[in-house]
Amino acid sequence: MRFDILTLFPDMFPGYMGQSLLNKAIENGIVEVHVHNMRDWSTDKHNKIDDRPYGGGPGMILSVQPVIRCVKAVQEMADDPGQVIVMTPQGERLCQPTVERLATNKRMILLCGRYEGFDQRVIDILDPLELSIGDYILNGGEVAAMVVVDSLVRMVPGVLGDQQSSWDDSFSRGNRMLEYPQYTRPRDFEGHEVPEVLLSGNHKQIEQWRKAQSLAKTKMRRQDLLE
Ligand code: 6GU
Repeated sequence: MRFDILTLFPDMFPGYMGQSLLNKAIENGIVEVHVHNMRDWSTDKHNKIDDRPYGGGPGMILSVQPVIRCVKAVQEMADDPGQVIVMTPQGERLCQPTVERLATNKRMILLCGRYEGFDQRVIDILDPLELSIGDYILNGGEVAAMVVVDSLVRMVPGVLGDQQSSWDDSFSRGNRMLEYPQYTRPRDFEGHEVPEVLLSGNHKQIEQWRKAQSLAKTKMRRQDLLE
């Protein structure tokens, strides 16, 4: 799986990419992440990539010309032009079924907006998938793009130690329940004890207890998942 991330803040990514699971997947050649600075594709002598909105209003708009130039150049860097994704709070909200659908792509090109967003013609020309990660406003699409990469790489075979676990998680197709509480040693921490049933060795009882805990937590916190 290959990601190309188009941003005005490329330095936000190496820290995240250098850690744990993703770092290992990159080192093993299972995942590739290439970060590109859209400013490098400006034809303006001051490397300008934004301008004031027609019709007035606050903020600056990312210009169509450098953004399209950048996307076309990046698409040329591999055979598969890839699924183009624009990160925007106006997009479809990311959920686990969408993660699982996107995980079938071999290549994705993620555009991160800043300022007041992209010139509408960027969207009209590229016909991208527009994605949001939730109903709140971030300062830009960079953190949201990391969320997309993070959720997708877990679906790539060989990235997780135990492949099964990515599909067993809450919100996967087969599971619309929150997870039950887990414990490890010690049995007693300053009077806070591990539930007796988990120490019983009775696997049937443990399974029943876990199911009941999942259901109770889901009912209390996320009734919407049960409907
Ligand atoms: Cl993708 N971008 C921004 N700027 N804010 C967001 C978002 C994206 N998703 C949720 N909030």
